Amino acid sequence: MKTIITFGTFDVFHVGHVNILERARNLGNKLIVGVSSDKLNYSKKNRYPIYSQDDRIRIVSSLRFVDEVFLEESLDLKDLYIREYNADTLVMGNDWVGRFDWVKEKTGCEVIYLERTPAISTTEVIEIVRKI
Ligand code: C2G
Repeated sequence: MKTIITFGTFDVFHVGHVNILERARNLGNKLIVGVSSDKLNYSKKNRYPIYSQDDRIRIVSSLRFVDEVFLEESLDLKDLYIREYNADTLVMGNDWVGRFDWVKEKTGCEVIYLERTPAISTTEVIEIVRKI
């Protein structure tokens, strides 16, 4: 049994999100997803997400390749979440390369950065809609 864990805001859910979650799930037998809280997103980006954390959790939970979802309240509690869920591998998109290497040293959990899907992002979608 191999448990994979990943994290994200998953605001204005798009195909890049589907791709990384599906690929993460294919690396093991179980996928746990930490969905960033509204507050955490505000502290990172200085704005609240378009969709509330409850709705984002509901969307991510509905995917067939996601087994369990919880609320991520801090970027730096990854070691705690990993221990809580007994995760073997942490998957993040390659926009985070290097940022969570400390997790491997602290918990022994493998850390893998997967390539992002090109040409789509929440910021871009918001910009396009804003111009319509
Ligand atoms: N992603 C991707 N391809 C895209 C857009 C996003 O593979 N075109 C990936 C990101 O790399 C990330 C995941 O989808 O691994 C979620 O992306 P975001 O919702 O933008 O998450 P982020 O704000 O990076 O939050 O603890 C870390 C944070 O919770 C990550």
